[in-house]
Amino acid sequence: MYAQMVKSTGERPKTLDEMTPEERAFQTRIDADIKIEPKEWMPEGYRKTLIRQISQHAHSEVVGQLPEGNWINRAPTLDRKAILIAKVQDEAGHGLYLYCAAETLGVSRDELIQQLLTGKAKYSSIFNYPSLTWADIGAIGWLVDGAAIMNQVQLQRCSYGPYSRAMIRICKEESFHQRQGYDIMMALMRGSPEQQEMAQDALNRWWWPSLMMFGPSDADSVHSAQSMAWKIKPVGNDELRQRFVDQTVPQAEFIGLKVPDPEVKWNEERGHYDFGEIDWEEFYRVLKGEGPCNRERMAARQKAWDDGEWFREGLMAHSKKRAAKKLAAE
Ligand code: BYC
Repeated sequence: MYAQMVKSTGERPKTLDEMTPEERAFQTRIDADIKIEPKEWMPEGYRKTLIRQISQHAHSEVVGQLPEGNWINRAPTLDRKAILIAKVQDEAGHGLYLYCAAETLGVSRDELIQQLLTGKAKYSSIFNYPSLTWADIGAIGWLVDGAAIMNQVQLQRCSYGPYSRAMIRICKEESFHQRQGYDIMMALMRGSPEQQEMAQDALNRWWWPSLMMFGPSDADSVHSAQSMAWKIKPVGNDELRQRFVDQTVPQAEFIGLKVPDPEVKWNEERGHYDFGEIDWEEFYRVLKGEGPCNRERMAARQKAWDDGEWFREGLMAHSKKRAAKKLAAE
């Protein structure tokens, strides 16, 4: 089983001998790559882990609209603006599919949103960094969506049916997002020295936070061992981060950019790029709410929730009226 490959700090997954007959039957299905569907029996921990991960993923998609939304009004051409609007709308759509996938596990969207607004649920650390220049829009598409696809491609194989199916569509859209980001970086690198400098500066600021998107290293990850045993997460954090570095360093070099890590070097023996140590203190600071934009992001989500109150109330009143009319007609 995968779980034996990764040791994490959370509870050790049970061995088959330690499981109840129901749990053993469940694990046997997981090991045989049979998808688990909403109404089927599942261990409570499996359900909770999925709700946590899928809802945090949904929150990330929704909060993730904010750094790019900031540049819609300032996109340099009409084409770039149209592309960026489409991309930001896609992120909203991803959030919605994912909230729906989480709802199949018996939790309401309102509850999930309250968990975000009260700080109980996390969203990806990356969205707590500011988008300062147009080059940041290139860097977000190329690096942030690039890291997201690296993670989400393997999530298409997740053992929970609704999550894995949501990932198939999301991955197709993320590929377009990654290409448009790289295209912005290519255009800047073909431009003036100032534009090239802007692109390099964006890479310098987004590189390390992008590596942090994959989460703590396997040894410090709380959930990896159990999540991998349940195939909620088919691949571990460190392996995905390495795949991302291996894919991205040559892309940077191809357009004349330099990754801001003096330790990045091809290692012939390992068949991978070596890279330097991540500043984990910064990662945990951002998770605690002390990143550059945490407060701003949460204030924006709180405002969206408050501004939507009249609409939610109207929707509920309309649905109650319809139900009453239907009842009267019966
Ligand atoms: N940021 O035990 P671990 C997008 C938390 S958006 C914040 O390894 P796990 C896009 C983790 O939640 C796509 N928190 O956890 C949108 C846990 O805390 P809790 C974003 C992080 O779950 C707009 C604790 O640290 N992608 O593409 O096994 C524009 C211990 O970690 C982070 C997803 O959401 C982090 N970076 O593995 C552009 C992918 N890392 O929950 C683009 C879905 C870790 O116990 N999620 N934590 O309080 C996953 O694949 C997994 O949840 C993770 C973490 C790999 C992120």
